[in-house]
Amino acid sequence: MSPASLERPLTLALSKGRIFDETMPLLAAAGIQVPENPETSRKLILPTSSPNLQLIIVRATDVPTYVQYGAADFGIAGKDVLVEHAAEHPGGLYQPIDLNIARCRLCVAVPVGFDYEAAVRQGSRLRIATKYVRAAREHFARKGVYVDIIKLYGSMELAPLVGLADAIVDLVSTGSTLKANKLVAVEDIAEISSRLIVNQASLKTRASALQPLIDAFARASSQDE
Ligand code: PRT
Ligand code: MG
Repeated sequence: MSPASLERPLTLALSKGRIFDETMPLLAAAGIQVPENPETSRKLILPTSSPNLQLIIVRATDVPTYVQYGAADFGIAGKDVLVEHAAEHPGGLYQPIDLNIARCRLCVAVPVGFDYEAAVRQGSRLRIATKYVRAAREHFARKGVYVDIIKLYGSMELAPLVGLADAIVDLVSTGSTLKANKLVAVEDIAEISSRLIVNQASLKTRASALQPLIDAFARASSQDE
């Protein structure tokens, strides 16, 4: 029954970098500005021009956790992150829209000169380095390829260069990181973009504040298609 102005502000969880940068135009379309930049500010809670909305800045992989536990009402995360999160924490996150931002592809990549098709045909067991364990495991299971998955937390491109793995499963956008490390993408696993995710309790109890923002994001993201 309390008026909206007395309620705590809605909290949107974002990671800094490309997701923050590509979310700013969506917020602007909803009439909201963010005066501080997380690259230069050390604050982890950022106010916005709306007294009803604040941002929290967390690691990309932590966004679903903050939203699932209700520490943030909603958040923005890549499909790559959501697939891995769902493997460990099934259910609990409502995904109303694909925002079509931070787009890239999840790919299999190998050193230039490595004959991936021949290795697959011959039924060789492949060592795959990746941060995307679940997506990689499912991909190779579907293909019927035996793999040993080696979990890494970053710089996957290094693994085949130093003999840790035969191939990697990683995100590719421009392709320049692969090229710089003499790797080549040999297979696409999935198209990736970032999604709005909403805490299920917030969706019910704070619908009147949330729904206009969800609608504004949906309108703004479908305009760029
Ligand atoms: O970087 P950090 O370790 O802090 O965290 P993060 O990598 O989880 O976050 P961030 O901000 O880098 O990525 C957030 C989200 O952006 C990811 O979850 C993806 O959904 C999406 N995204 C889009 C990307 C890329 N494009 C991308 N190119 N995430 C990572 N990359 C990396 C990729 O892993 C590779 O190392 O960029 C490199 C390749 O880029 P190109 O342009 O050289 O092909
Ligand atoms: Mg990164």
